Amino acid sequence: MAVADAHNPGVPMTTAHRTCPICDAVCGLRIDLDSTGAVTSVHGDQEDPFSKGYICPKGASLGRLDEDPDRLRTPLVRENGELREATWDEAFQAVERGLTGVIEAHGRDAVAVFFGNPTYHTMAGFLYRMPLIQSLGSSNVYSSGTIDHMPKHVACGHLYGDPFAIAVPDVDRTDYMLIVGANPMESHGSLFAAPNLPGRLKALRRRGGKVVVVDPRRTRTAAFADEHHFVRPGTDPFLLLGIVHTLLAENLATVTVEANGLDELRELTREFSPEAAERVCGVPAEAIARLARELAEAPTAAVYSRMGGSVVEFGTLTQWLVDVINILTGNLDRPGGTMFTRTAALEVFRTGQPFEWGRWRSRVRGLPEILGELPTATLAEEIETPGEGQIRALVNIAANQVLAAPNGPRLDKAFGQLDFMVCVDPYLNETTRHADVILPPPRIMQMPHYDFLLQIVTVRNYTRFSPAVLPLEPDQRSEAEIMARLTLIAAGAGAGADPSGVDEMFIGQILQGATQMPGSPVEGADVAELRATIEGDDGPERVLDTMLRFGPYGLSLATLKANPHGIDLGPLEPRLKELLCTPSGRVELAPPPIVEDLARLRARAAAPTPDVVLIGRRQLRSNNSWLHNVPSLQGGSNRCTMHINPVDVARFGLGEQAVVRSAVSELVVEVEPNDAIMPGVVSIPHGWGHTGGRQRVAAEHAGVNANALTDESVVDVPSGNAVFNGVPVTVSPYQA
Ligand SMILES: Nc1nc2c(c(=O)[nH]1)N[C@H]1C(S)=C(S)[C@@H](COP(=O)(O)OP(=O)(O)OC[C@H]3O[C@@H](n4cnc5c(=O)[nH]c(N)nc54)[C@H](O)[C@@H]3O)O[C@H]1N2
Ligand SMILES: Nc1nc2c(c(=O)[nH]1)N[C@H]1C(S)=C(S)[C@@H](COP(=O)(O)OP(=O)(O)OC[C@H]3O[C@@H](n4cnc5c(=O)[nH]c(N)nc54)[C@H](O)[C@@H]3O)O[C@H]1N2
Ligand code: SF4
Ligand SMILES: [Mo]
Repeated sequence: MAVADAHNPGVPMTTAHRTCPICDAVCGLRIDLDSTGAVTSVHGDQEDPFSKGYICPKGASLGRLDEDPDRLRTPLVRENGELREATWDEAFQAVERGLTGVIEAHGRDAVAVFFGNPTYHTMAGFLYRMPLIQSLGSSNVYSSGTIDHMPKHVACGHLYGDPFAIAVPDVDRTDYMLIVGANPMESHGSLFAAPNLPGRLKALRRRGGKVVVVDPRRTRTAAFADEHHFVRPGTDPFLLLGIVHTLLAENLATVTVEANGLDELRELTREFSPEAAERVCGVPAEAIARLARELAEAPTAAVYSRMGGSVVEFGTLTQWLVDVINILTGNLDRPGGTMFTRTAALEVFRTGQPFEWGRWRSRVRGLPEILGELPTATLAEEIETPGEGQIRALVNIAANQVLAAPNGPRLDKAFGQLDFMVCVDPYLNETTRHADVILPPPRIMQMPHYDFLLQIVTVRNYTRFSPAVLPLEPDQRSEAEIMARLTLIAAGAGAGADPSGVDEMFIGQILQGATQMPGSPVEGADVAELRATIEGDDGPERVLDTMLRFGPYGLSLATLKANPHGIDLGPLEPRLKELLCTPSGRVELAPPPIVEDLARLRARAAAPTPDVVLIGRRQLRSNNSWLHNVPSLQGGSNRCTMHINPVDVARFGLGEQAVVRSAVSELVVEVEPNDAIMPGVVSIPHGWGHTGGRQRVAAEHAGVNANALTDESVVDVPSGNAVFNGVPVTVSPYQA
């Protein structure tokens, strides 16, 4: 976009179209900018074939987020204990000194790398993840995956062989949706990418379909649904086993995919009747049995679960059972059930090889690697515990673990002990304040956008590329260049090496693979000749062009640029056969690593139920920890309070504030009596507790850190995932 010379602040001069980068809903936006490059208004893009003009308050505030005066403009480097502004050359040289110093003295495992949630939304986060991991050569790789969705990968890895074979509810065609522990009316969906999920769910009901929600809170989604059941946090596997039990005991199952393990499943679930489930989870047995019958009888149905069934003690069991029910009711891989998206870009993340895990283990607790990562719940102990392989340096990309990880305050202290920490982050916050170097990416309007990862889970096949709206200033660096330079420094090539080499290597690998793949349209072709046909203004564009050309639709960057509102590639189509890569070549309904975990579940059923448990709460005007500095997103219901049932307020004699204690720590939090939450459960949203850093608006509405209460010693065993929902706590009145 060319910005006119005349300065007319506030007067719209140009319009840009781009995908909102904030949440998983991938809404298309129409953005007006004035001659200074400031955003004057943001609307939903009516011409986007997928989002059709939908926008939420966060998208509408994108301009304010983009121009937040607290965003870092220049790199910061620590000198004499203080962070000071520095040039890019100084900053990269400091990174080179810091990383090579640690590697030379302690080896490569002494440097850990962490990829936070926004790396799933940025191009650079996807494109440079593998190159950076490979060039670091450390076994200490972490991401927000293990404080979020790792149980889904593990369940799908064991069921289908492909941990990325994540089926999404075919919401636009289904007749019945059972939502277990997700709140798409406020979160807008997750591992389920669809703009305007509120509208899509309403349409489902309008066409005569049914929505059932299982949640310890009567959320907006629950209130809208046909039916809502309160469930004791962490006990969903009992409910889901009760459904499987009924389907099998009443011969309601119709398995339409080739699968092993049905008899074993029947045997295993015999003891988990709806009556047994009711005692643990609190949902009436007859409702559980009825849900099973309704799921079996509905013309099409989809069971879906997210955070309420993922960041829990039995996340993998829950996610496995969700897919098992979809399979038993004949709904996996058929229209109206749950289906696999076909992305426009080449699916470089799929190996086609059976799921592997446990190739190495965390040093202190011995938890297995999964997808090349170790659990975030082990990070603090790996930094604190001396010995061979101790983590002494951290490359932290887009993550705020002090607020987002279990027992954040322990990480806060651990980060302070590191010999070296470099952060790629636009903010000086609770986590990045520990950095020796902060490398800020440019403004949102200066970043190109392509959803490499979210396009794996869209409810229609769809693609859209958004070039940067505004050019970089001479004193800025693209996030791609920052990541490429980190990759080169980690590889030992130095702070001054040419960053384009990293992209060329990536392109070369894709072309090499395509020319060597039997049956590929370019089998046997000359790589250099193919390379000459690749187009794009910079490295990331050229990589995207390569991935589109060799993707299943044979698109190109030029086609995407010519269609700035996005391209609809049609409804989802069955594709399980092509993804399935278990050693048997069949779906494994009862995979041993998951079935083993039923013993832990049985023990849980026998253990005493905690009097009160803590769960989280996502808020419409928030997104994890990093939108609290935008004034237009503050206020309203977006407040860091504890929701607690009035019955419990009376039982504990609470006033305006309460003390909440867990095995880890305690917090004083504002009490908000709310009858939408079941007795015995309290909810505190995460991402608050803004006490460090330089975010002036957030600091005025600091709130408290819910993850001061969550316990890093407890994980979902098969996945190593953290547990944020169902944390045992006690609640008592606060006396000042
Ligand atoms: N507005 C907004 N949108 C967001 C985000 C945000 O912070 N704000 N974050 C984004 C991210 S990173 C993600 S991963 C997604 C998450 O998307 P969702 O999973 O849809 O969001 P949550 O609000 O965490 O929903 C989890 C639901 O599970 C319930 N729950 C808690 N414990 C249990 C349990 O044991 N069993 C059952 N059945 N239910 C339980 C909670 O009450 C809550 O309603 O949202 C994304 N979108
Ligand atoms: N108690 C509790 N804890 C939770 C959850 C819960 O439900 N309950 N949810 C969990 C979930 S689902 C998730 S995904 C995690 C999130 O965990 P994190 O990813 O660690 O947390 P975020 O708050 O998303 O932090 C994102 C960081 O990226 C920075 N950032 C923003 N945009 C960009 C960008 O374009 N580039 C770069 N380089 N950086 C950027 C922000 O400034 C911020 O520092 O939190 C988890 N923590
Ligand atoms: S729903 Fe998500 S993607 Fe859509 S405008 Fe809101 S924040 Fe952006
Ligand atoms: Mo997440």
